[in-house]
Amino acid sequence: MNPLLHVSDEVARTLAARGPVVALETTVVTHGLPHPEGLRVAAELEEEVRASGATPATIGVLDGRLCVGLSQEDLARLAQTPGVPKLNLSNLALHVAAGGSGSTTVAATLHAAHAAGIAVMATGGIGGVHREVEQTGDVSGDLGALARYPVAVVCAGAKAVLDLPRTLEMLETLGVPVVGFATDRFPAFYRRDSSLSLDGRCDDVDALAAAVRAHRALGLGTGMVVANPVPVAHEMPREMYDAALSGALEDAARAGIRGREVTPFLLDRLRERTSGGSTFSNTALLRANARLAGALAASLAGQA
Ligand code: PSU
Ligand code: MN
Repeated sequence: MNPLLHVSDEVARTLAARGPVVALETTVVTHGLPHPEGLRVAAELEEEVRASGATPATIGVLDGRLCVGLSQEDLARLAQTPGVPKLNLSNLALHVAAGGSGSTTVAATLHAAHAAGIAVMATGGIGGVHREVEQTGDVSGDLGALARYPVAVVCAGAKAVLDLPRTLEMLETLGVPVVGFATDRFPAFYRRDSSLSLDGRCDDVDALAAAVRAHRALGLGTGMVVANPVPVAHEMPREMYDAALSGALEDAARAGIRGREVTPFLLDRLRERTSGGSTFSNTALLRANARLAGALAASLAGQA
């Protein structure tokens, strides 16, 4: 096994017994939610995975080690490190080589999960094609990683701040299936329905597991997006969503934000413009995704 990869005893034991494991990312903990909210939510996500009968493997980089299965103390250290970097596939090796610490995006989490032998991960929303991509060229490394690693990612769609039609087009181009869980429409993160249609729909966990198994058995080699809409009771009201989103995008344009800073900046502006309403929806959808991912992993392991 990769000597730079450190798999916790609990995760290693579960994997050796072919038991269900769900990978969880840490950028949402350090950059996606305000401190200490992120830390609390990270613990809740692990609980949701366990409630579904699977073992959580929270992934991040600590002191130059790519860790699969961080303890609460490790996570607290990561969350409390000021200016902790957000690591994707393009800056992961540099920080590991320097003995640094950082949180992993969906892309870097997919890499570590696959290297450890984990087939399911949960997150809030994947990265994708940014609006104004013609000017900035900004396409999240999450899409390239989804094309590379055969891991099913349970999410509430792509982040709301993105160009959702282009993101879906790009996923199709890359050969990454997008399956709606009990929906025919691509969710819009804080909202249940972006009005964009999906090709695939599964109405229960066993049907979802069958789709994942078929995708793997065909040897397609790509990942898979499982789109799970935010629970109805936690959906953001439409007027609040529309106003906050356009306001946040204007803020980013005015401040000239670029690159890796774009996503955290926009999420921060959304939080302010919705008086915390975005965090309410974000936490609920993260929990729902962790729970569904746990159930999917359990079904795949034949234990559901
Ligand atoms: N979704 C959220 N909050 C986040 C992210 C996603 O609700 O913080 C993070 C994820 O880790 C995702 C990353 O992989 O943002 C994508 O960043 P970028 O667009 O820079 O690739
Ligand atoms: Mn980007």
